[in-house]
Amino acid sequence: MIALIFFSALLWDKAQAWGFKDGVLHNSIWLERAAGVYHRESRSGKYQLTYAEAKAVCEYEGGHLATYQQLEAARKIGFHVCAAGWMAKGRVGYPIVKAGANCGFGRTGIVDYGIRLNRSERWDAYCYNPNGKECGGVFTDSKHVFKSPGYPNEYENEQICYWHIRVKYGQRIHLQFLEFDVEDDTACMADFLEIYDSYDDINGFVGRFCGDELPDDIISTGNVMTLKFLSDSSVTAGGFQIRYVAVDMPSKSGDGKNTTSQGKANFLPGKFGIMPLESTYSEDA
Ligand SMILES: *[C@@H]1O[C@H](CO)[C@@H](O)[C@H](O)[C@H]1NC(C)=O
Ligand SMILES: *[C@@H]1O[C@H](CO)[C@@H](O)[C@H](O)[C@H]1NC(C)=O
Ligand SMILES: [Ca+2]
Repeated sequence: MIALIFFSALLWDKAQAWGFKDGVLHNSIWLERAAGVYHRESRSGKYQLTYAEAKAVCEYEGGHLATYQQLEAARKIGFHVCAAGWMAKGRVGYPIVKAGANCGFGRTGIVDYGIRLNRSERWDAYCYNPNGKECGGVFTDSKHVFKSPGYPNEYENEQICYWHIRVKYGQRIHLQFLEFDVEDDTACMADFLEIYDSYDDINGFVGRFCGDELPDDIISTGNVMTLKFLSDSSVTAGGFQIRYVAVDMPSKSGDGKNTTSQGKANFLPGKFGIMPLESTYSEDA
């Protein structure tokens, strides 16, 4: 599929706040907000967006496709995503901060597939929205209640929030929804909360939620979870309150990385969810 692959000439070797600690890859997903860049895939999954669709997705959310320079600026503060997406001017690539064997060909930089001649190819999207209202956070406490921005007031339009939860190594995260009210539509196209059983919004998709039905509890398989909330440019709702509590693994066998079986039974597919694929991710572009 890929004819030409260019690498950014610059290797950036200082990746603060990044790396493996306690056996868990710590990325800086929350930092991506600072640069206004975020990763977006189609609601129907990975690598489903043509160039025109990718452009429309970003514009629908009040932004536009990120330029190469904007993606690189985000990468420099820790934005690392292992999925190729459209950028402005029909370019495709993805930002790699931490060199890894199965992502980015062991290099760091923007993995650049160049300007695509065929705009019908399907990839993800990298959007840039400098006016996106940043929110979210990183929680490492053993329990916490977090809320949609502005709660108990309604959340605002064009909100992009990432919550990254990391509890002690060997523990799991038990999420409980206390309040939930997100603009409802038939396919959670407008506003939604997505939950990932992993340290990013690529792996371990658990479910996407909207509407005012209280989702069931969710228990992670490892000690990290990521929640992503997006609202579009019109119609808001009451928002949500979610409590999490760190719980000890039922058995000592789990090493925090082995998501093979334990905990899956607790997963709720979500309103439009699919069962998570295993979190292994390989270069399949
Ligand atoms: C463009 O890409 C699409 C999707 O990969 C493919 O179906 C189509 O045949 C390609 N068109 C050309 C002219 O290569
Ligand atoms: C993960 O779990 C599976 C099934 O329980 C087991 O076969 C495998 O050896 C485990 N892997 C690690 C790295 O612990
Ligand atoms: Ca909305």
